[in-house]
Amino acid sequence: MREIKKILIANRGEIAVRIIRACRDMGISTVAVYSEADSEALHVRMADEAVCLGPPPSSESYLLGDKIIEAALELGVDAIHPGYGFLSENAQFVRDVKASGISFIGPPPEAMEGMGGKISARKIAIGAGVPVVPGTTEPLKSAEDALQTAGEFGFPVMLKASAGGGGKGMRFVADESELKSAFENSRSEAKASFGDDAVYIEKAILKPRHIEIQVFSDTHGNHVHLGERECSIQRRHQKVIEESPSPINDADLREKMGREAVKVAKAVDYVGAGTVEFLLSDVDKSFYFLEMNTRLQVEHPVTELVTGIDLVREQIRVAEGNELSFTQADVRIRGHAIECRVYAEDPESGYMPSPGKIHRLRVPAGNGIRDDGGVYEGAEVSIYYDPMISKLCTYGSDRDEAIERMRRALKEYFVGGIKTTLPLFREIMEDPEFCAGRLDTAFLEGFEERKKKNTDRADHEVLEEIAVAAAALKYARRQKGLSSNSSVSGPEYSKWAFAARREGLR
Ligand code: MV4
Repeated sequence: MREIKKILIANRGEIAVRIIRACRDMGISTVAVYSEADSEALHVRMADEAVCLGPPPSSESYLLGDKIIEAALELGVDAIHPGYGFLSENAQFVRDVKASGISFIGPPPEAMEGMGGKISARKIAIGAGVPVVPGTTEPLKSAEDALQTAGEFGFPVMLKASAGGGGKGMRFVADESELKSAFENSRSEAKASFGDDAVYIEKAILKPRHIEIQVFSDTHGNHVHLGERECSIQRRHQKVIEESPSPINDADLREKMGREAVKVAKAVDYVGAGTVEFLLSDVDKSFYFLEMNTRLQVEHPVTELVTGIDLVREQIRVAEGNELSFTQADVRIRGHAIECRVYAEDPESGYMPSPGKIHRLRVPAGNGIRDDGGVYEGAEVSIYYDPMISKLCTYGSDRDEAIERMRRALKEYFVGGIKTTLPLFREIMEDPEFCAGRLDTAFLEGFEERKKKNTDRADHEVLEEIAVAAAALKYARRQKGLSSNSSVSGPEYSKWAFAARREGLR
């Protein structure tokens, strides 16, 4: 047991702010770190102390583990919270932090390493008796090996890089003819991206839902789950909207998935907050372990809203050596929460980043609304980092109420000076498929298509109006014996338009 009085947050943006707030709640003092691009950032302003790490690129600032540990030692911090991204899943960093006598707020390095590679994670899950997607547990040796293995499982298959993330090295292979080149491509992409060319095969699950279970463990061997998050709405493997509970999960499926997730956590002697990802088949509700994320996730607030548990506070308590403040029986899922990730990107031009100064900012508030932001009016969105500016969450007694509140919040939200993804969310909240909870990993493509169809129909209607107007004008001129460039007055035009329509003229 070791009381934590001072925490260094090895991160930036909204998650640094989120962690500073939890520290404030707990009476813990805070140290921010920042790059030269972030000297005016919100997290720096909010922390009790702040240390500059170096130039803007992450590799020269937020990824400098040694420099961060040095600052932590100098300022006498008890623990380091890594947030998500950057050093949060770097086992060597965890070892270095611990070796310096500082606590790391996160899992042991062995758990990180076990779950770090997809092949290793699959082996652990299989060993724990958890269902995994049918496939191999060794890297493919050659294209011939791939062909033979794919034949055993049956097409379509997925090729995946063991070191992969963000869909890198992943290939969908519909049939035999595509396999050889897909294998070569996957392998060279994996090598180039991760310096590791290990690629394996899984049977492809068609239009799966992406559902993840929040787990929590302490150093006393207690492991619990906090229900699921539905994360099927993604764009190029970046989550866009998340919610809890999933619109299709019932208490029975939640218990089943939760039990499997807890088995995975136990198998790696997990400590702290973690997430076990599953693919769920819509066809028969079968589900398969995909991977485990050994960090606090971006979308953790939706779980906080439906469970009433402060996950960051709990992380800190666990790092102090306390037992979990709740048991599995205490966990109740109540109501419904939705999160929209608001990005400084332009949905109108292929989601290009839209950095710059935020000239005006009005953040929504009121009943059932929570906005976790990392910016303020007058702040700059930098080109150097992830351009997420806030996570807008709403809570309601059921999904419909959470959607209604999200519509209200999105109407209130105003960001001036840069482009954001707010207009996209305003449209999705009106989409009949979204509102019906019919979600899968192909949702956004379907949404774009529905939108295009609607636009096409609108265009068609506009063209028809123009055709009728032109015909009316021609008819009017002919009837009145006027020249082809003479104009017709408004009221008179209506009359002729009516007549032209009646006579079926175009
Ligand atoms: C799959 C799959 C279908 N079958 N694996 C994408 C990211 C990576 N974490 C796992 N991914 C997938 N793995 C099998 N065997 C479909 C996807 C997938 C996906 C998964 C979750 C959310 C969005 C997705 C979009 C496309 C593909």
